[in-house]
Parts: sequence; structure tokens; C-alpha cells
Amino acid sequence: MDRSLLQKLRLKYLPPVPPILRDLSVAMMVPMSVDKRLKPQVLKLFPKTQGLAPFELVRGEALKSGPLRVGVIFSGGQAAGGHNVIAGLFDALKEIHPESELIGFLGGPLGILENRRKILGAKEIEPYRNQGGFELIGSGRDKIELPESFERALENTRDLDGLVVIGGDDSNTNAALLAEYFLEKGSKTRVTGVPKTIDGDLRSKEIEISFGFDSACKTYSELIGNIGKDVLSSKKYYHFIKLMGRSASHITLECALQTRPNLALIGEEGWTMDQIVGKIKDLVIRRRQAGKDYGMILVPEGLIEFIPEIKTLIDELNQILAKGESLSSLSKESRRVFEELPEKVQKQLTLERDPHGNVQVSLIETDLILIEKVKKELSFNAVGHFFGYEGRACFPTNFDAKYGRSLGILSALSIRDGLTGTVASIQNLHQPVEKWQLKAVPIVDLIHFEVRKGREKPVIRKALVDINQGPFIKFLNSRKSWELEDLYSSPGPIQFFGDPELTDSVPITLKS
Ligand code: FBP
Repeated sequence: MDRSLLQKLRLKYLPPVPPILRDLSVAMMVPMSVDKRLKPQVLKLFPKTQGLAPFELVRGEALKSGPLRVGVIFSGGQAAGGHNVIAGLFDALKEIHPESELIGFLGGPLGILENRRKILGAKEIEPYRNQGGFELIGSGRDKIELPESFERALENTRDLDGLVVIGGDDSNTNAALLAEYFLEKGSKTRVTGVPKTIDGDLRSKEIEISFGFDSACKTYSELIGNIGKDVLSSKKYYHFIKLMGRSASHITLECALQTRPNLALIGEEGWTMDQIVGKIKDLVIRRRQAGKDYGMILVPEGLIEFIPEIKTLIDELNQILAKGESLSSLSKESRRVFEELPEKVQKQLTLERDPHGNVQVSLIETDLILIEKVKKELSFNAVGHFFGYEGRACFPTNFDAKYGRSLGILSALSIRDGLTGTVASIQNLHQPVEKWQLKAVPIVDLIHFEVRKGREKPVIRKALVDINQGPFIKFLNSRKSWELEDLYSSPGPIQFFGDPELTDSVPITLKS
């Protein structure tokens, strides 16, 4: 493999971890006493795992363990730090017992169903330490849903002591269902989840942030900062920058706080299309009066589904497409909304499909929609961008490298100590690693029930930006001053060497 100098240097980095993870013979999981009030549906669907307490990792002599055989999958989109989870898991398993074995299932959950495996030894893992991407074992978006899939997953993991599912909300829900099924069928395979997604929406009291969010936001913020410099130099364009984040606007909020654009739209504020277009138009007019015919606007990918009339249109289109009907079945209002969209977007709405046959929302060019709508009302020069995939497989920041490695070690300990149906949880993340607190939290504690396709389903609800507190308030207090003044900040590229204030910084939204 031909590696760049930075790749070679990063291979040598050993991310620091909390002191308790530095000698696993004196780290043990102990149950915490909590008052649990679970919903009746949880009790019914998870009879075996519902009673589990959260566990915390404390100092104490660990029980001796024999060799462990553990499987691991990546599930869903790439997020920097994934290889660190695997490296941490591998190192911990070897420390627990030198004959332990780590097995990667290839291509995500489908790899389990088709029993496609790769033994991950030191030779396989070494080239991936602190490197971005998921290519060591690949990933996929398949779900283990059907009864026969559960049966196959059971058969194909029977030889394993544990299975680590590195994924987002759906994948962790799947991990909880697998844990329950395995217990019911008398399998010894313990299942543990690891919180992953750049979107930052797998968040709760127990999960402060998923790994990958920091690296993605820092990558996008570097690019936005560069655009800010270009804008100030040429003073001739409005840049509309669409940022990844399937539903919630966490990425946009974090990047806005890092770069201070003239406007950042946060989907959770719930504006209608007219209000959004009105805001942009008003900004352009006021800046023009101030002699500024340029600017920078951040647009979250998920904005489109927060706009009530577009949400209705997408819902109607999904139903129509499922029934194989034509566009004439749209309601009068949705037809009007559809016809007012740029032709390119109309095609995206009707031709692009996700694996479930629904409109591929993430591909809709929201930046283009907004530019065209504003252009109908006034003339201005605008350029659209989409920053998405370039932030998912970058080198993990030191934060994601440390966090990923710690999550990997923690999952090995959950399996060693016999826990199942839990997710690795690390708290106090804005503090140095010495102060991090490590836990294994029952996934059922995060589960709610939602009606999907007419049936009640267990889900871990995506955490949206809370517009009443926390980082949003910080943003609210500043954004007015960003509109007319050009206060763009340029965070520059992710740093790996030098001042720890730079190399080890954490997301702003984590601190607030
Ligand atoms: P995960 O939640 O699976 O980590 O993926 C998030 C994400 O990066 C979204 O931001 C984006 O909408 C989507 O994946 C894109 O998916 P795909 O890789 O299938 O195009």
C-alpha cells in the first residue's frame, strides 16, 4: 500500500485513553442502581433484556477470562474513528487473553446474514490505525428485520462470545433486538452497540455524542472558512453551502459556531419555504444597502423535510410511488409546490429512490431550490455547494481517535463481563480523557415506540437540535451580528501536531 507521509505518521499515534482502560486486569463492570420506568411495550418486546441495569466501569480485580471470539460490523455511513474502535477492541481482546480472536463481518449487517468473515489479526489492523474510512471490513445499510434474518444471524454468530455493532440509531435498535433474540434462543453471543454517525443525532443523557461528528464538522468548517476567505477577496458571490445531516441540523449548528456565516438555517426552527426565502431576500437586500453583494449561507441537508409543504409533498410522493400511481394523484397544494421546484429537483424527487423505494431526500439540492426561488424575486450571483462525503472518511481528529479507541476497549470489557444489549457510553467528553466516565447502558433504556408503515416499531429517536437551550442559544445570541458584519472565522485544517489546544479540541456544541 502506497501511503502518504501523514498516513505513515498517523499509524504511529497511540490515542490516549482514560486511566481505567490502561490496565484491564483492574477494570470491572459493576451494576448501578437506578430507578427504571420502562414503557409496557418495552417490557413486552424485550422480556429478557428489559431488567438489565446500566453498568459503570470501576477499579477492581477483574474476573479471569479465557480467550474470547468476537465479531464486529460497521453499519451505515462512514464516520471517522471507526478503525480506532476496531483497533481498540482488538488490543483489548488480546490484553484480556492473547488467544482471543476478532472477526470482521464484511459489508455491514449483510455480512452477518451471508456469513462473510475476515479474521482481523495484528497484520490486518496495523495499516488502519488512525486512518479514516471503513474499508477494513466495509459497511452497509441492510437491516436484520425478518424472522428468517434473525435465525440466520443466530446461526452465523453461534461460535462467537460477542458481537459489536458499530452504528447509528437504527443499528443500535437492531443490536438490542438481536441481543434479546439471542438470549431467548439460548445463544451465548453477547451483543454490544457503539454510537457512530457524523450526523450527531444519536444523542441522549447517556450518549453525549457519536464518534465521527467532530471530524466531519472540522472538515466542513475548514472548507467553509476557506470559502469565507474567498468571498471576502472576490466580493462577488453568495455561497449556499448544503451540509450533510440526514435529519437533524447538528452539523450545521456546529459549523456555524465554528465559522460564523451570514446566515445558517436550522431546520428545527420550523420555517415555511416563504419564510426562508423571505429571510434570504431580506439579508441580500440589507447587505446590498451596506455595499455588500456577497455572502455565505449554510443549509442543512435535512432542512427540506422540516419545511411543512415540502414534507407533505415528499410523503405524498412516497405513497404514490409505492402504489405505482402517476403525479396526477398529488393533492392540489402539493402539485403547486412540485411545479414551483427547479426542473432538476423535480427529477430528483421522482427518479432517485432509496433502498426502501422512497424519495432519496439526501440527494435533493436544497441549495439550488433556495437560489432559484430567491432569484425569482431579485437578481444576485449565487454558487451552490454540497459538503458531505468529504467529511465522513477523513483522518479522525485526535478527539475521534481517542473516543473511538476508548469505545472499542469498553465494548470488549462489556463482552468479557457478560453484558448484552448494551451500548458503550462515555461521558464528560469535553474534559481531558483522565476525567471521562465509562458505562454500558442498556439499549432498551433509549428505545421508544413509533408507528411506521402502520405498525408500532421500537426506535431510538433521532435527537434534533433543541431550540430552547444549549448550543442553539449560543448561536441565537450571535447570529444577528453575523448578518451584516463579516465576522467569518477560518478554523483551518484539522491539526495533529502542535498545540494541544488545537490538536485536542472538542466540538463547540459538546461544551455548551
Ligand atoms: P449514518 O447515520 O448511517 O452514519 O449516515 C449518515 C449520513 O452520512 C447522512 O448524513 C447522509 O444523509 C447519509 O448518510 C448519506 O447516505 P449514503 O452514504 O447512503 O449516501
